[in-house]
Amino acid sequence: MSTRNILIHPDARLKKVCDPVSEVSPEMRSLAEDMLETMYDAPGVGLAAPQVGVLSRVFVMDCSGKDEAGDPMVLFNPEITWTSEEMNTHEEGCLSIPDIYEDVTRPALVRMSFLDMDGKLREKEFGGLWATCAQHELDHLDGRLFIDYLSALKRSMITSKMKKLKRSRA
Ligand code: K1U
Ligand code: ZN
Repeated sequence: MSTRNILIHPDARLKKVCDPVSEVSPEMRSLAEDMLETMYDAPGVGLAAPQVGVLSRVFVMDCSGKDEAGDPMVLFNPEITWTSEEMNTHEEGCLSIPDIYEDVTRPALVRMSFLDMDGKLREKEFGGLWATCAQHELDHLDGRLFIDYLSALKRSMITSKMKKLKRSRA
């Protein structure tokens, strides 16, 4: 297992629609393990493959609380099968947009189908931070960032900040 470099917005790879995973192969499992290590190291509660430059439909997350046992999840080819009518507003962050946190409103509960690490088809319902994070990560696989839900003015101010950050890191 190793950590991978996290891309910072703006980057063309973060705007692409990712390709379905044709098989949960050893290479795909190794990618998922690296993504979990990268997420815990950052630290964050989620990470999608395009954030490490891989344009495949897989994300990882672990939204377990500080006092709970870890609960790492890997979702290949995730799809939303149901969303609640009830909405929830949660402050979101993104490892590709460091140190920026903004409120985003999304369905409070979601059900997703996905392939697990054994390539087995599963369906699971998420609520609370898990639901927010799962939708945020699925957006990454469709080339959408949480700042796309903000006003054009806010988005452009954040993008300018990120360009400056990237110049200072180069
Ligand atoms: O996709 C990402 O960039 C990861 C992102 C996930 C996320 C967080 C909050 C709401 C929606 C989606 C993050 O993990 S940002 C960092 C973060 O939330 C965090 C950092 C340290 C401890 C706990 C959380
Ligand atoms: Zn993100």
